[in-house]
Amino acid sequence: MFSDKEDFKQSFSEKLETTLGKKVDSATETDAYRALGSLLTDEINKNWLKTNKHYQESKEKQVYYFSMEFLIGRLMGNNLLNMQLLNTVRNGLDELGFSLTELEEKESDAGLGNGGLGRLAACFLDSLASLGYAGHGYGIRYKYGMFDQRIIDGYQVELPDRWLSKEYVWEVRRPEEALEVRFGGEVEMVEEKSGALTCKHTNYEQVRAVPYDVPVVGFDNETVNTLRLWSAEASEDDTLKKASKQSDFDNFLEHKRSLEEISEFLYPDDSHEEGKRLRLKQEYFLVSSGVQNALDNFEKLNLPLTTFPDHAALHINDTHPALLIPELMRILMDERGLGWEEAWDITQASVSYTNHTTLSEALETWPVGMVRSLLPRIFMIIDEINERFCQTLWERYPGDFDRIASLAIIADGHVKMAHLSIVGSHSVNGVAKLHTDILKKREMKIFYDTFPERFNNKTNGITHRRWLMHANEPLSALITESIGDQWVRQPDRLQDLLKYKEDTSFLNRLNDIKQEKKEELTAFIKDYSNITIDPSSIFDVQIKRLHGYKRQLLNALHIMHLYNNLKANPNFNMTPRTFIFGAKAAPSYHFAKKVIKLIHTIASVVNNDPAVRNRMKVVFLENYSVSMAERIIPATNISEQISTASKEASGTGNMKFMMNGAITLGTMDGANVEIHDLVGDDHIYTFGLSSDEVLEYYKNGFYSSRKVYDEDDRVRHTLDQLIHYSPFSKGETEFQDIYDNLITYNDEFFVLKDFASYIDTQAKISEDYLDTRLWNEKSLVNIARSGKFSSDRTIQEYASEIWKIEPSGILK
Ligand code: 26V
Repeated sequence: MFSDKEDFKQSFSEKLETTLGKKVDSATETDAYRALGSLLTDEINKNWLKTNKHYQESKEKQVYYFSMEFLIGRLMGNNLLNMQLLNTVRNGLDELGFSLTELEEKESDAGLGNGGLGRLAACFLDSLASLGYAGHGYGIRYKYGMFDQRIIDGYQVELPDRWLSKEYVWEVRRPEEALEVRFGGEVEMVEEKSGALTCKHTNYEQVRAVPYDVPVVGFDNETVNTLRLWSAEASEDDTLKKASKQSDFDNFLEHKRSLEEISEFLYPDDSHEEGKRLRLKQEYFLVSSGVQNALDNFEKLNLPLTTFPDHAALHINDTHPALLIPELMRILMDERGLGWEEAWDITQASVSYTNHTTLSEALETWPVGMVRSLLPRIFMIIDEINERFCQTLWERYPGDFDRIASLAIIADGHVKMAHLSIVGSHSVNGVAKLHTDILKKREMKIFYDTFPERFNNKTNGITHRRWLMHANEPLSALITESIGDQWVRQPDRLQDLLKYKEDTSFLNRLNDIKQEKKEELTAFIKDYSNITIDPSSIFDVQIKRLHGYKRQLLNALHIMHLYNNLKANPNFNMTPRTFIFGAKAAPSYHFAKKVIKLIHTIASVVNNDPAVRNRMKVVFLENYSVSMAERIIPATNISEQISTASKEASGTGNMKFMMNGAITLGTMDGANVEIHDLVGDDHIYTFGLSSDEVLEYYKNGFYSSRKVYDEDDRVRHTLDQLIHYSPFSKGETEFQDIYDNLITYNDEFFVLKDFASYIDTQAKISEDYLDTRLWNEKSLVNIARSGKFSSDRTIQEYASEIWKIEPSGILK
């Protein structure tokens, strides 16, 4: 590692020359970015080798975190931070005429995920390495990640995300470790002379899984774990060698294309995508490569197979990798010769599962016919798991047909992946207290009654290294200056900040930092969207996927309401506000796309009306991403977490905002409940129906949105503007669907029901914000209480309660 700045400058200049053939003064920013990447990977590789060797020799248990999504974002800044090189490199680059911030911008955002679930996986990898746990990720190297969002005339248009068109400096292709994955064909059970049954699989199609490894660098230690991303390629079979005519060649190309399609794109949906064959192929491709690889690693230890669960934990991030269960069974039985019971014990003891949603449309099921034709052997095993499971249920609940039918893994012609995941694993967890309670008491009640010991809660977390130390350096510096740097390793110590609650000079500095960040964001928005906003206004932010249950519509209707008030009464008392949105809608989600159009329409009315000029502005930031979140969150005053209670399993944005001193405006949903418990009523704004009330309404059907509309003038007036002539509708029918959703279809997400209490709470915020001292105090309490939401805490809980591992990486 470079000993100091001069040493760095020397190595950097040499790198530019030896790898890119450039002198510092003729190098572009992209050259400099590539040289820096290469310089860092040289260093990282040393510890990577050391870590792998250590894991191999110590035979310590390895955790493999299987996830269809890893929403990594950029790695340059994060790796520099974890390697403790930020200042050396920043200063060295400055002296050579480069800005680190500009170089960071040259890296493409690895957007291999949809939202919360994928970003959580990335935070977990950072915590695993930073705490020195042997934990690795298995995922897919999608050629195209989350689509690029363009807004044209207020409408979302999707473009492919060509993130690999720039060289990705962090990955290493390892073709020598490629594996084969089989699809389709026929399966036959053949009786051997010995009487044993063996499985014969013929006529299958074979695809090559090539690993690309990305190092996961721990914070201030020597642990470098691995994120292994699999890419699908055509196998080198003899089809091409035997080709004698043009059509053979064409067929081969067609065949190759169809195989490579498997890792071509990320499904850009976070809930309601229909069961698609290609998605099923992706899921099996991931688990088959991963399980083979994990078993290969284990077999290098030369230990009996029955000890596999002592050396490997296989975690499935939602049900997407649930085929891991039958795949492990298949390999253990068909390729390693174990009997069913032995294989089953090993499988159950090594697999654990996290549930991330109770939305019924997001619970995966696959048509039996599709699974059978695409994965014939896997289907046979699932069928057998189901048979045996139903048999034990029958012994336990004789005659209770209803119960058995609702627990079965295969029912109504579909394989239910959540059921398979629960039955095939030893641990099932939810992602926040409320969510786990809802799973136990409602959504998965019958499973909980059957296997109560399997269910547990692991409240989500976020890495404070990326989301506080890197995203908000001035705030981190103030914290360290005030309470020392122990919070960096023990984020709970952020509580020590509470002693500054009454300290005027501390509170003022906190205020200055927020202001500095708001000014930076103001400049960014001017540059990016050409909108001028007022950095002294309240920055009120909602950034997350666009979904009915997240209720961006409630936020939008409130803005219409405020605008109406200002127009009707120019003296209307309101603290100036800037409403900031960032959100992608699934390409096929019609309603969500209409809400995007509505927000743009509101923005154009509000931002172009001189009558409200200094009072409010609305900004929709196109193509929201991890890097954009890193700019927005430190500058936020109000964090909008306004989902219909019971619907947001946890939320993790809420935690990032809190850690950066924003105040939550939220329903009692997901982890908001735990934020409320930690900060108390005075430091959070809660409103709306409780989850019990919502669930009760769903059960009894007594909610009538029409009644709210009839009885509340504010609701009626605002909604009428969607369909009658108004500055927003301009007499068009554009927003008829939104109106119908709320009135004709009875407002599934209780937007109107919560409207009044949302408006009142927002008014209270307007007032409270004027008391700067009180506001800064709220901000301080949020930062001080946010330590619980470091993903280090979450990972320690997974490690000790689910995976049963201790730190075993190389700690300094
Ligand atoms: C479902 C599907 C369906 C098929 C197409 C692709 C796809 C991708 C993802 C999903 C499930 C999404 C579930 C999810 O993201 N849940 C979120 O998980 C966060 C981390 O635990 C949590 O904070 C959020 O509240 C929860 O909505």
